[in-house]
Amino acid sequence: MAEVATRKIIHVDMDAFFAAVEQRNNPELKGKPVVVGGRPDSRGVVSTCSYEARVFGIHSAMPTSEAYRRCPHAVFISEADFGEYLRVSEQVREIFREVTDLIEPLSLDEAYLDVTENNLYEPSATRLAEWIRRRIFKVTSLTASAGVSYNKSLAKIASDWNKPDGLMVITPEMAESFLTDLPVSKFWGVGPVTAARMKEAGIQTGGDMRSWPLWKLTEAFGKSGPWYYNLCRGIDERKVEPVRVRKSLGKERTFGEDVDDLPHLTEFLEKLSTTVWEELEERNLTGKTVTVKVKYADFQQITRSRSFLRPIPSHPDFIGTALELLGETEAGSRPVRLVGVSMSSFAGNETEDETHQLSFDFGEILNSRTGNPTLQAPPKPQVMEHLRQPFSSTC
Ligand code: TTP
Ligand code: MG
Repeated sequence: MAEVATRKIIHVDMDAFFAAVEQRNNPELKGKPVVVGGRPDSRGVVSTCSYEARVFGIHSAMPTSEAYRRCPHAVFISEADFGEYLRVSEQVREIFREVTDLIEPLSLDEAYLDVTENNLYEPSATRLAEWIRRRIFKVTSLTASAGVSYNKSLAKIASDWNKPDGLMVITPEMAESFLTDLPVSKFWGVGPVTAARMKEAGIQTGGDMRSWPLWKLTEAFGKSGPWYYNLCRGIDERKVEPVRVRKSLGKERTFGEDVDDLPHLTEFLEKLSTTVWEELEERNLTGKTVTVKVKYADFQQITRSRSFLRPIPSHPDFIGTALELLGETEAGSRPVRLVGVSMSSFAGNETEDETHQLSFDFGEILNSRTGNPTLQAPPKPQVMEHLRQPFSSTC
């Protein structure tokens, strides 16, 4: 409890990361709308874009053709320079390591830092966040935004608040009123579908959510109910986890033209599965769950999964399972825009109980279907009775 109450967390997120690196490396792009990812004449999507491009309503995951429609004079970069992004990411991590070892990277350009105790013996997380932002700029000539608070959820919301090149601090004293007016879509674990369901139920803000008792939230939102109950009270006990274990490995591809020819899709999925299998072998990973993802031409996306008690032993087993799962979709009768395949539940990541199950046969244990992958399961929440007064710690 004491540990939770006194945590000091910083969430750092680089601004328009890929686009900013491109602008830095090509000074003639500075101040211009820059769109990274896809080609205007193809069906790819935008990875990210500079803030100058955002003025035109362009954003990540938008079809690049749409971005072109909105801003034809933007500079479109279809050959992303991942090697360069990785190098910058490593420089930024090095700066984080000067401050603390408790770093949890979420992607190339963002990370949580637990600075409760830190290498600089600086008691103020706010001063540390400013120090980090200045240092990042000095070393990389790029700007980062930071959020400071006493837990991960609030720090992440905060880093987004004053973007770009911004800092936001949410102290324990501020949290309650801050959360009262916050739209629920800003809460970690509330995707667009859940936000729409909540709106229907009359929950639009953290304040609305707080007026619901735990039983009612649980009745309406199942296992996520206690998570929401805590979150709108500023409670999030997740620790900064320095090592993130890879949870899945997969590949997906958007077709140049929608495909409704099943043999073609089958052949394509076989090839994709082979690529994934080779990468799994390279990384020495074995897994127990195969998932196939299909996005239809109308953008409806579904997944089909199958899990086994033991790691899938061979390449043909992996492909065979993937193809069976494809057979459980409407591929062939409905045009398909994207197909993907992944492996998860890696051996070595099991709990002890699961490890015992490995001595059983390679038997199927579970089929799972989702029609809406935006409904991500939040971490297992517990309502902590002793933490119902969350607004009393220091930042
Ligand atoms: P973000 O931090 O989400 O975006 P950003 O850094 O470009 O912009 P912001 O200032 O809002 O933080 O993602 C970091 C990088 O990850 C981004 O530069 C490109 C890549 N990315 C994708 O490739 N696809 C995506 O859908 C998203 C969201 C990001
Ligand atoms: Mg970013």
